[in-house]
Amino acid sequence: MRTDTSPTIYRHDYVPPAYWVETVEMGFDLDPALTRVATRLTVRRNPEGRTNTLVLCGESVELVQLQINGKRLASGDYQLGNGLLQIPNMPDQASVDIETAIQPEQNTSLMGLYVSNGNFFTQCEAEGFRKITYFPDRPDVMAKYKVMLRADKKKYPVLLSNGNLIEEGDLGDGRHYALWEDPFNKPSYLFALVAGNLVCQEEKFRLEDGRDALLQVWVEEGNLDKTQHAMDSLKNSIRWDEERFGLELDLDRFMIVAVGDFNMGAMENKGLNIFNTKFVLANPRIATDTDYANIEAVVGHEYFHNWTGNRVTCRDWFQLSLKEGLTVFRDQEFSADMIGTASGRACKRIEDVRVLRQAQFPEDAGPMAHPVRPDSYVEINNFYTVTVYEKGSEVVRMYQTLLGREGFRRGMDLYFARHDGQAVTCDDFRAAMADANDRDLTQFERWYSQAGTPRVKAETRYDSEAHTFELTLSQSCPPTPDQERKLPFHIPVAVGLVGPNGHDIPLHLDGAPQENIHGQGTIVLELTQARQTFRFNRVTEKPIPSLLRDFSAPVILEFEYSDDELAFLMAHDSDPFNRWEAGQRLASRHLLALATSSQGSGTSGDTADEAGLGQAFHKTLNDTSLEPAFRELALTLPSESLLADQLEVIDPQAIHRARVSLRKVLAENLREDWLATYHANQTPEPYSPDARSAGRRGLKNTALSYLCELDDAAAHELAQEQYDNAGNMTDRVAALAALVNSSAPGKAAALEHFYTEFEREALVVDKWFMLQGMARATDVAAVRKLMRHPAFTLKNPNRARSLIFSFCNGNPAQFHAPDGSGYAFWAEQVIALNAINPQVAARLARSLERWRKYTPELQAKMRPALEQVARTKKLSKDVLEIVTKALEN
Ligand code: B3K
Ligand code: ZN
Repeated sequence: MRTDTSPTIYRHDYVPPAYWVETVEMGFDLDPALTRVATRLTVRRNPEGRTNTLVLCGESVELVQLQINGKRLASGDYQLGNGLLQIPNMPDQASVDIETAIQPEQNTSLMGLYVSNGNFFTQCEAEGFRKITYFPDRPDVMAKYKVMLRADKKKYPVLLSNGNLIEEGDLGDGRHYALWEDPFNKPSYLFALVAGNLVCQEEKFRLEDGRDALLQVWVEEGNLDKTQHAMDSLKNSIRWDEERFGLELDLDRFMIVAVGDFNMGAMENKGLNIFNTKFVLANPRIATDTDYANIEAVVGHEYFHNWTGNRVTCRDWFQLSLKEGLTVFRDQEFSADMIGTASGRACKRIEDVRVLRQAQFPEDAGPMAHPVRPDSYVEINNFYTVTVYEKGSEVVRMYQTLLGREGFRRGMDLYFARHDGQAVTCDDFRAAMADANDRDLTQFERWYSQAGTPRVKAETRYDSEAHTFELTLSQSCPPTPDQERKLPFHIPVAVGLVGPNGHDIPLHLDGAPQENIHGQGTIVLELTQARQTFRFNRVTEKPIPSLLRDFSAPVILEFEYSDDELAFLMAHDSDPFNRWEAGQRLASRHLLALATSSQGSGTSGDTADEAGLGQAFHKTLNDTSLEPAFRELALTLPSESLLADQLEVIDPQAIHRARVSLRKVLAENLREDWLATYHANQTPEPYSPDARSAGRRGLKNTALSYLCELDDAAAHELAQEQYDNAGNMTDRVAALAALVNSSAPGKAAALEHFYTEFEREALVVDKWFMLQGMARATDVAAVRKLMRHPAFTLKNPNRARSLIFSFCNGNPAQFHAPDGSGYAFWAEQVIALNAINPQVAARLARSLERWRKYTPELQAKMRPALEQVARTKKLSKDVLEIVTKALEN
């Protein structure tokens, strides 16, 4: 182990900085080959600090010069090494001048200052600022920044940084400058600059307090026809935060910039959000309904960070969920409110829970399991996880479930009243929620400190004479790395009791204060012990319990429903989430039985039990009182990865066969219904991404994909016709996917047509690769062949993800080929990416982390692949942390 170069960082080792930084003035002479950065810091000793040594971080930067209070330091006056510049014997106050030289063009990590398609961009979160200059690069050091950018005027006509533009002008010599000042204190991770040949769509927007803000969306030339949706999403976000949380935009100018080379989705730099093009550019020709929805969500997310993250930031990176969990919660609520209808909100909730279960539950059960507030890390970039983000959001949602919307708002108000301008902890947030509502949330802390997905087991007892219904809930949580035993969580469990007529029974909880909940159809029980019994009175008929309504807590609920009860809930539950859930449980039950009975046999197992499921599906499919979007979700079978997570031992082939065979049965038995649904949900009017139209398209395309399971001429024709006549990308790509996964004669021609039609649209070429990476017939050899396509490159993260990640994560039956060829391929790509971009490599490395869950035969082929990666020379700490943990746990 290379513990010398990659030490583990522990939360408990936090010490306040010895020096605060009050102001930062920076001058950039931008040049792709060699950029010079002059930085002047004014620093002041922290009375709570423990030393008089100023500690600055630096990585891949050349130190050209260093001065304290105008006096140049000799090399003996400071220590340089291990990524740190340490200056001992500092005065209490000083001005520190640092000159560094960096090579943006050589920077393929896409952290710090880098070049993408000839333009300059930065990414500083979490620890990228240290790749620009030496600095106390930690989020609790907040300062005011003034930034001077100088560059060639022709090549880089646009020069942007955080805050307000103070001055701009010519420098003679073909160069020009721009001076920016950010009026707010901020941590270094929120620093940003952009320089290049860009154009913008801009609008003035009236804020609630009467001020006008200038909103801009910056893109490369030729993309101005794709910015309107991002602009609309930004305006909607600003309005929503004013209305829902009373939070206003605090700047006169707010900029979004799109860049094609980006490690993640987007970044909330103060006043200058930088986005992956994927989450900005859209028009009906190139973007799907899902793209539109994602753009709205990500624009919202980054905008909401302006308060939850920027105005109040994190004391240290262990508190990451303080901003991320909260901001994901806010963007989820924003998207739900934008849809507006109850059914639409439920669909959004279902989609969010699906992500949680598909990605976070497995993380919580694997070697990388960590609490929402982790206790240690080797590389912080590895902890931008679904646990910190999505489970973090569920934790925030539980406050709202426990305190009510108004109580939650009171907590938010107190949080900002107390902490505006500060760098704080998850405990501070919890304290604000508790204090504003006079509630004891001590036990709730365990959601932050304990990893693992809790299991809640429910048992019921109905007394038909006493008319009582008892619900006993018990909780447990499996061990996770470094956490053998867990203490009980504080779990809000929303329940209803559904009577034989399908209606909710008015609830009379024994011992509950009557005025609170008397007669309601749903109440929130608080499970705080390992085991607790709740009794309902005046229950005159035996009900079916509807538990964990709206998914009130991120837990796995165990209750022995019969197939009939599930079908009943699927048809009647007043809680749309649980209606969907009942159908998913029913389908999972069948699929898991199929998968285990066929394991290893190569056949698709017994399908005798499918009648009940078929009937339930038939009913949902034809129930036009349900929104199309809801029907689509209800008719989509649990994914292969979701099913895998429910099995003791994963056999990806068996799961794949089971799911495909059930889809074929449902396609066959409901053929006429699918066809009718297909025709009934056309959207001939001009394209609009609104939730209703998107729902219709979604349902129609689901029908098409079922019909294509039949793989007959009629289905091929239908898909081909849709492909040929599609008026938008949603319909086009859905038809192409249906063709590619069939044996339609026209599929090769359609693939080629699609490429030729869209080869100049990088985001659409990504779709082309992705669709093939996930296609049933795509094996390792086919992926290798696609990698030789001239449009493929590992250097662009979107492109790498579109093919490699979609194959390794989205095509389990082929990736887990019994001969292990998928694993050898995976190792090769992780190693290749490691040399280019450690963050992207580490993400890919995670595809094999749960190797111990697979059949012994597959494990025997996975281990050597993991070991091969672990042995690689010059392995980044990003990848090293992942493979080490995978091999150890
Ligand atoms: N805060 C950034 C994520 C930065 C990731 C650094 N590896 C985006 C977001 O969550 O909004
Ligand atoms: Zn975020």
